[in-house]
Amino acid sequence: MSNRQGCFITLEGTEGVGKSTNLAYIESLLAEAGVSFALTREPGGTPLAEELREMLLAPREEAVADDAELLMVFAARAQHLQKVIKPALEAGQWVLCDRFTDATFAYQGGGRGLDQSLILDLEQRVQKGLQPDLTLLLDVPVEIGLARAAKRGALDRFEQEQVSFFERVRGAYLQRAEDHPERFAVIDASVSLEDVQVQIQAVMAAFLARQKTV
Ligand code: Z5A
Repeated sequence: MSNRQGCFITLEGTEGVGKSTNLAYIESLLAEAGVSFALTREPGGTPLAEELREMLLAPREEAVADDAELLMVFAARAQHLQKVIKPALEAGQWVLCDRFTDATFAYQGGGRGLDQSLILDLEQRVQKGLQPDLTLLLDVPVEIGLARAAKRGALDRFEQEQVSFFERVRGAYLQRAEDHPERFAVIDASVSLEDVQVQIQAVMAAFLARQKTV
């Protein structure tokens, strides 16, 4: 377990939920509150982990074995944790991370159908008990998300998956939220951006208020 002082916030969701758009909004809320934070993402966040991200996302002829995908995700995460996340938290900085291990439970567990116990083992090995303090899950029905994402152009290796894959990913995310209510906030991201941000603002305000009383 790391000796941390900062808070760890993660943002999750399936395709087209508006993660990038709302990440910028969360950044602005943290800045307004005077919080010093590091913004980062997974897979990625360090030069090596960003290389692994490129390898993971690039469409390729060779089918990627599910276990290889899982191990690459955790290889990137191990590097990211050691070089960026843990040092920042231990220095008292907050960390705002675009996706983290809930994405592995959703994409590799739900989407690919990998055994949860394998993911749990790797999580324990790599994170040693470290978990986000707050996870905002942006949730939209898959067809709405895919329609939004389709406007973005070239599709990466994950975005080329079938609708049924994303249904499983969404189901796994919602299950994670149900299993970990102490840190998850599920945001209805199917409504207008303005209404999504009203929900995010309420969650962040309550979280920031809680930190002041701890
Ligand atoms: N992955 C994995 O498999 N296992 C893991 O452990 C991890 C990751 C950590 C890369 O992630 C891939 O890595 C990911 C899973 C896998 N799969 N894919 N692809 P990523 O986070 O980099 O990729 P992404 O999902 O494409 O994220 P994104 O770029 O943040 O996309 P987004 O959520 O779709 O956000 P957006 O670009 O802000 O929004 C999409 C469009 O919708 C855009 O035109 C917005 O203007 C519009 N939008 C946003 N909100 C609204 C509302 N409320 N109404 C209408 N339109 C809206």
